Amino acid sequence: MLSIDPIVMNIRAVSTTPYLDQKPGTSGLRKLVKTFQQFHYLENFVQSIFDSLEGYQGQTLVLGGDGRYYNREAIQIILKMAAANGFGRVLVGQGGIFSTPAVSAVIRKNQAFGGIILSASHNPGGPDADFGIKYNIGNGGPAPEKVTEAIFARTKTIDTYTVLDANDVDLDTLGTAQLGEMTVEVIDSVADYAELMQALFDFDRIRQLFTTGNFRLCFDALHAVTGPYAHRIFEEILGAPAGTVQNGVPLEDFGGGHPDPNLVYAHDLVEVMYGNDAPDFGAASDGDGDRNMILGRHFFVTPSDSIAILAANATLVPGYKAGLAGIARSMPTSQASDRVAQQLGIECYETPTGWKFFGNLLDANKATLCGEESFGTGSNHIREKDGLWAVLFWLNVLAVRGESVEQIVTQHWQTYGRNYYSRHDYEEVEMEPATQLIEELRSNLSTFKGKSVGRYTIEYADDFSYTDPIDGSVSQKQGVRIGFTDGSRIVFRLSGTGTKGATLRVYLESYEPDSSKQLLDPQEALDELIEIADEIAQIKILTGREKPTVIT
Ligand code: G16
Repeated sequence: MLSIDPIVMNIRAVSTTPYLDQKPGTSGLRKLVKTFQQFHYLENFVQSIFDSLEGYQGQTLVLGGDGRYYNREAIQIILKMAAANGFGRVLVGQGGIFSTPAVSAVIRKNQAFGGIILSASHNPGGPDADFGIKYNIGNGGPAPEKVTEAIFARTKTIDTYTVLDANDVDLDTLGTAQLGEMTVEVIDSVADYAELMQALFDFDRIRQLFTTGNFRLCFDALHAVTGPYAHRIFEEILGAPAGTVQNGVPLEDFGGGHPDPNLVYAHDLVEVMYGNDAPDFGAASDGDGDRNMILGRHFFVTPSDSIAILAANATLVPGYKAGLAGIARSMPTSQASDRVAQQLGIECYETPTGWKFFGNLLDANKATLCGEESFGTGSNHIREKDGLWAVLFWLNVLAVRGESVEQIVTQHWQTYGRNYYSRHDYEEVEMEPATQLIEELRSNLSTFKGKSVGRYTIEYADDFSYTDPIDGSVSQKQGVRIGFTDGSRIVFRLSGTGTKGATLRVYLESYEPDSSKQLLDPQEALDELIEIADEIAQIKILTGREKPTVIT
């Protein structure tokens, strides 16, 4: 499959100069494609990753991406650099395609040294849109801060990278080839992942749901990486009818859309699920397959509720029937899971935003399920959040309980109370006023405590700081929290994943124990907190925006 002219198998050291903007964000380095296409930009970052690692000589690297524009070119560059730097073997997904959770699974299964994932996740793709690169460590999870900081430090001083002069590898044909001393294996990136899912969930029961019940699923892959995974798992293995998966062919520009599974960007799915004769269950995943959105018929499940409900029902699912060691959620995620954890007598950990903060808790078996408000849910089966896993978990619960999504959620609220929740995003705001907004909140924190605003009284105000319970590392300035005496909260933070200007995220939460008051629209239930958020942070004045870009 690979024709290499031995004469050109030559390792070259190439002089380069640093770029000073290669600081990884919440999840790797995300920039415009055009930024990545600058002279040596990708090479500098990849060499900085390798220079920050120790002991990878002869080891295995897993490599792939979400299929967005520039994926294939980047893979060819990285393969040749991995060969020049001494990796022994690279497992690359066929066609260069690999979902983030599948990379995590394959790293773990093969005891690989680590993995490189090419994705800007839910950000749009195409020549004028975004690209990204992230490094995952040997446990299959995102590189922790000490690694990303070392990579960033290296990018600022790098002066040379090494690359093997060789022909491109054929990424489309399964099989093994040699690239210098290094073996390249082009593998079926769906197979290992599907096998892992079958070990966790009751596939026979889910198959019955599709084949003998009248149950219908609509899964929207948003023209991103989960298309091939969803076709294989839902339609081929579980027997759901053809057409269950929509927008299932990965495209370099995701068909011009945002591969972001929320009510705004997954509009095709929303139309189906809120239309006449809607299916029983709807779901979508994002660019790289780690996010999920869950819908019932005419019913949206907030991600914070989803993790709480999965935790409450975990023992119905084979892979979790022994119960949970603990739950972990990111700080801005609603406290619905805390209530389930309390009932189960287990710990609920609160971490900063970013899946990387769950890794230590999972490795130490302190937490079994993890969740984030940003449409991320996962477990100790891998070290990334996992979109299709969440869909299968829901399907398993639905198959066992025989109730609708809406019934399961409303019953959950009756048992635990409802945490009304919403996130308001102000996207592509100018960086300066956005930073000013957060800085002003920070400098006023000490004046907030005890203040009355409308019917609320502020109980605490702080800038979230996290001390990792396993390795003691401290992460500061992780979001401004304003907590009220009735348990309601407003959180302000700037996104670490955008590529243009700043994205201000405002997270709003209140708690309603009374089941007769649990069926309001969250925007209505949270209306006073929404006004308070604006008053406290001067959002309209500083951003010049009358309303958020996206409300979830
Ligand atoms: C990434 C991280 C998540 C995080 C999300 C939003 O998700 O992996 O942990 O919650 O970004 O982060 P921010 O609020 O900083 O934009 P993904 O799916 O984009 O990789």
